[in-house]
Amino acid sequence: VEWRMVTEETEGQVQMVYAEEFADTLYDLSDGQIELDVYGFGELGSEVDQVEQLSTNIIEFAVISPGFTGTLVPEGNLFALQFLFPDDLRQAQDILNESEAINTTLREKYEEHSITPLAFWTEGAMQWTGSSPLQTPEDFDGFQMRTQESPLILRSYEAYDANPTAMSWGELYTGLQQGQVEGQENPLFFIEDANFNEVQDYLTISNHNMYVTMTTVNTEFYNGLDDATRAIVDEAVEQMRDRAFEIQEEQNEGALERIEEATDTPTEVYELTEEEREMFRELAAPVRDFYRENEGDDAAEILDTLMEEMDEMME
Ligand code: 6CS
Repeated sequence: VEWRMVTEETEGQVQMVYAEEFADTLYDLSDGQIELDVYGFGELGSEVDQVEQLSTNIIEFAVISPGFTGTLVPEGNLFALQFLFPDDLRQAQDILNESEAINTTLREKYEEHSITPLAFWTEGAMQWTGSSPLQTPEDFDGFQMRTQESPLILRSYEAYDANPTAMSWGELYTGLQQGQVEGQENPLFFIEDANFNEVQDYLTISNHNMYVTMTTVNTEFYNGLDDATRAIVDEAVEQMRDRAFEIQEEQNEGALERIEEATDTPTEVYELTEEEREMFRELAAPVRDFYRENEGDDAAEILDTLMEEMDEMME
């Protein structure tokens, strides 16, 4: 059989490396019976178009970031909450792997829209870039921040009095260059690979959130597979869990140095102190209540259960 998978990134970036290895794993596990063709970002439309294609089974598999399903599955806005997960990425990934709130309750919310998330995984800690320094909440006052589509990501920046705008990343380089937006958030590998540092003078190591994405499959397609084939898909997802973490580690590792070495387009790097992070953390905390109250019937249960699970896992 021949199936298709689309990602939100381009050749060589984390999601593409993941998807290509996932395709190889499926091929090997099925003794060559399953061929998965991988499509990169831009080949089939915008990130939001891809969500639509997956949920209508135009395409069988996709890497989808919850930042693009904010209006479709409001509970998925969970991952917009800053300073929620532990700073230690390995610990945070273990929570993504094991949490029932995420892998059962939240998964079911996605399945109502024919999207089955088989794995939730991080692409690294997110950092801020700006055309002006971003060190204190005051620096965000009126700041034109680019975010993904999720209303709660926008709201999280409004909590700092910023003026956020949602935009596809396909338009972001030009948007930053022309001053349509002044800053953005992403993991270091992506900032470097998409060359955002060329058009941004300041980079803040903020670690305010981790980037979360999902390996997804169309629900009806997945449920319609025979047991043996579905078991192969599940096994490939399991085998890729640790690889996903390694791929992001490899790519994020050297990125800061490469940004600092690009002296023809200098970017000043500043690392927030714990005290500075605390000021942001305090302003971000009330957004959790907004999530509980406004992001769907099961939002409160998902967040409360997740917080209990995190407490237990970190004991
Ligand atoms: O900022 C974005 O929208 C993009 N960032 C990453 C790390 N992957 C794809 C996504 O669309």
